[in-house]
Amino acid sequence: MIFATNNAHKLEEVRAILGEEFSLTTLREAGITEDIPENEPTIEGNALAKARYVWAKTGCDCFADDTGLEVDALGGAPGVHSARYATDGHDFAANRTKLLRELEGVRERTARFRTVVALIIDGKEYTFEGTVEGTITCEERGEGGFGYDALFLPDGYTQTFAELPAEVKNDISHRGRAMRLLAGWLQENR
Ligand code: ITT
Repeated sequence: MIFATNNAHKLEEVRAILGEEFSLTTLREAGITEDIPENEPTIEGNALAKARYVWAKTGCDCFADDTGLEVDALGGAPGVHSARYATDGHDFAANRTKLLRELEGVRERTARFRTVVALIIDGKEYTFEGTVEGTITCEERGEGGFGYDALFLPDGYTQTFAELPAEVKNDISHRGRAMRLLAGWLQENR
């Protein structure tokens, strides 16, 4: 199956989560080198848009992941705009700096990561969702992970996603949960 992502960190995580039983084809291997438009107003809409784009171009079974960080004190922002929060591009460091600035002096720092995985198989569409609750730290902590990981402290842990080993992140994360639902569905239905 084609995994419709241009994010190498996601690809690495998803390969580790799904294991060797699943063989994933990348967008590049499928001959898709352009950026896939992500202009929908919801995470689910963008996940479906990415999968539909690949399905329309290749006719191959595929899935896509769209993820957002929802911060309660910011009314759910950056949410669906998580990739382009600070700039037009995917500048992870600038996004983290902007988030810390927006939360300066804010005590209520609860947040969650939300992932929706959209699967298109034999032309039929399915979605799977995973979330993880936590809080936003007051400074960056840790070198691992990517994106907002250095600012996200999952509930029940004293280390951020960037400090925790990758296996622990994958075990409890938004993406881990959504991908295991996808894997379970495939095991039952294929
Ligand atoms: P694709 O659309 O090509 O899959 P993307 O980086 O644009 O890659 P998303 O739109 O789903 O992916 O993700 C939005 C942003 O949210 C992403 O650029 C990261 O900054 C952040 N993000 C996603 N998953 C994350 C994770 O597990 N940990 C930390 N930040 C994450």
